[in-house]
Amino acid sequence: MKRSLFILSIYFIVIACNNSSNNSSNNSSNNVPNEDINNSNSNTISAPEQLNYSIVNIFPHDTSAYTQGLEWNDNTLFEGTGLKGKSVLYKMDSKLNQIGPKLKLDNAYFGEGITFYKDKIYQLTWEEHKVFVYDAKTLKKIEELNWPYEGWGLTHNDTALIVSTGSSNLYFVDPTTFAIKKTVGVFDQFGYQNMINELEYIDGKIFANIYGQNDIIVIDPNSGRIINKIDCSNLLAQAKVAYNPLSIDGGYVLNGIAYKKTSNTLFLTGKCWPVLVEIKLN
Ligand SMILES: [Ca+2]
Repeated sequence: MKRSLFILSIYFIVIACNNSSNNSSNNSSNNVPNEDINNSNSNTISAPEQLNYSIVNIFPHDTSAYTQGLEWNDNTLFEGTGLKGKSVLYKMDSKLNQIGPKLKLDNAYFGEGITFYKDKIYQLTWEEHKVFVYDAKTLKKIEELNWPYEGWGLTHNDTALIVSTGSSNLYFVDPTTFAIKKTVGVFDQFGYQNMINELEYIDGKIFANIYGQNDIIVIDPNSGRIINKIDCSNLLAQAKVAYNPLSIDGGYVLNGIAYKKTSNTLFLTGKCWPVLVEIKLN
């Protein structure tokens, strides 16, 4: 009993510290309270289970692509990239050959996460508080929406778009207005998980990159609990890449998850990585 109380106390202290550091960050636009950890009335939040994978294919990836968003729709892969003056949006076919020209964003915008929803592509911007909506076939801009926080990752379920902002929150928003319908705080046994980045909704779960980390996390979208982790720290070596992109630029981190339904495989890459790796979860 005493041991249980001790573990419970440590757990809430960790949560408190994590919240405190979230709210004291310089990123004032993200200073919104996290939701309470749901169903946390026990001390038995289990550690995420590790998932293993096998590499299915290795494709070349444009090393000028500072990948921020990656998503398949049928046999078309959409990629959105970042950096001011270099942000683009483009399509690839099933063999990952580019289709059509790249759409370049105005130099004032830093492109972020993208998602395909009802024949439209939505693209976040990092600090510009704008969301661009394009016709998915032509990549012609249809409209611009407003978003109050930073924009990092984007995905969707059947009824909502799901946004990450570099905090531990996932925002479920109305696709037509970007009004927030629900906020879920993401956590594991140690507390809230900050720096959630690129997202991918797969069969009722949300896969996510964590900025600067080599683990991909799998989130239960109802509770926010991290239920699985995929250790990708050996991905580049397994893909026979001779160098570590991080040795060129500290920002060249793992970022980019796209699920291809027809093959039940995940396509992973990083910012300016030379490869896009197709994996199958074991
Ligand atoms: Ca994605």
